[in-house]
Amino acid sequence: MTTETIPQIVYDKLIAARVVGAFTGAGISAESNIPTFRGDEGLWAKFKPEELANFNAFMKNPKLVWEWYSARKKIIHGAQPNPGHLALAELEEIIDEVIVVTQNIDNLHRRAGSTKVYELHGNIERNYCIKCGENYADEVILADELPPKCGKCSGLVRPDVVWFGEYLPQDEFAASEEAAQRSEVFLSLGTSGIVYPAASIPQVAKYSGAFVIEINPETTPLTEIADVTILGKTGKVLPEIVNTLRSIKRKGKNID
Ligand code: BJW
Ligand code: ZN
Repeated sequence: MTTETIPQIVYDKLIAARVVGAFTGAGISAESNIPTFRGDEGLWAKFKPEELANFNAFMKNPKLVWEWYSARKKIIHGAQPNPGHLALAELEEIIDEVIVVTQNIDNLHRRAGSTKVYELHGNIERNYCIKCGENYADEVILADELPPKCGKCSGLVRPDVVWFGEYLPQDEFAASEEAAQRSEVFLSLGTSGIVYPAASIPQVAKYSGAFVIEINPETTPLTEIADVTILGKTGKVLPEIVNTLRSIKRKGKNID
């Protein structure tokens, strides 16, 4: 079912669920003014992903790739969690267990208060030397000229994110699969659902029996497996869901 309003079944399923999983993409951070990757206003409108987000591109032109990451670090550093992130964190007050599986590298779920977050594509706040593995904080590496070099071995320092052709962190991926298998309701929020293997996570949830709810202003390949697709922005739809769930719970308690 594809709809612009929130159908009753969404509330019925959520109120009955003990374990809820949420798979998030760049769209949930769009209302924090962090550009998405694809679409007319996406980051990739100016840069093709294969030009920047892969190791060969980095080795060929580390300065260009670092200028891109440095600009994004600044945007993300200045950004705040939006009502979508906050509502997802508040869901933990209503449901026994909420697990967030994110493709985002912006740390906004944790900053919003979500306590169980698996990051499939790394975290832009971390950096490491490709030669000796030494970790570096942004303040240290962004102080000098780009690209930053390791103080120990002079190797190139890179952001701790997952580029095309690279493996996802295996522990986080395994934990995400396990969470998807255990979820009774699974939310797919603000993702185009085209980058694999991350996009297989909502599918794992679906084939393990979860009721899948997608929230996105546009349909995606994941719409096919979703039980309900709500066409809307997460910053508007998620707070509405959480507020209504709260009042349903309150009414339930009054009756008892
Ligand atoms: C809103 C909204 C609002 C807007 N509210 N919604 C199987 C088949 C085909 C290809 C492959 C495959 N398996 C692997 C591949 C290759 C590749 C891949 O998937 N390619 C496809 C693109 C075809 N995958 C990989 O290479 C992965 N690694 C891998 O497979 O390793 C195994 C291997 C090893 C060695 C050799 C070969 C294989 C790694 C993928 C890494 C992706 N990395 C990036 C960059 C991270 C770092 C950085 O940020 O710089 O991750 S790419 C980029 O895409 C980023 C995102 O996490 C990811 C997903 O994008 P997302 O989040 O969905 O954003 P958008 O912009 O696409 O969509 C935004 C959505 O929001 C839209 O739908 C809007 O409508 C919506 N929206 N406003 C709600 N207010
Ligand atoms: Zn080093």
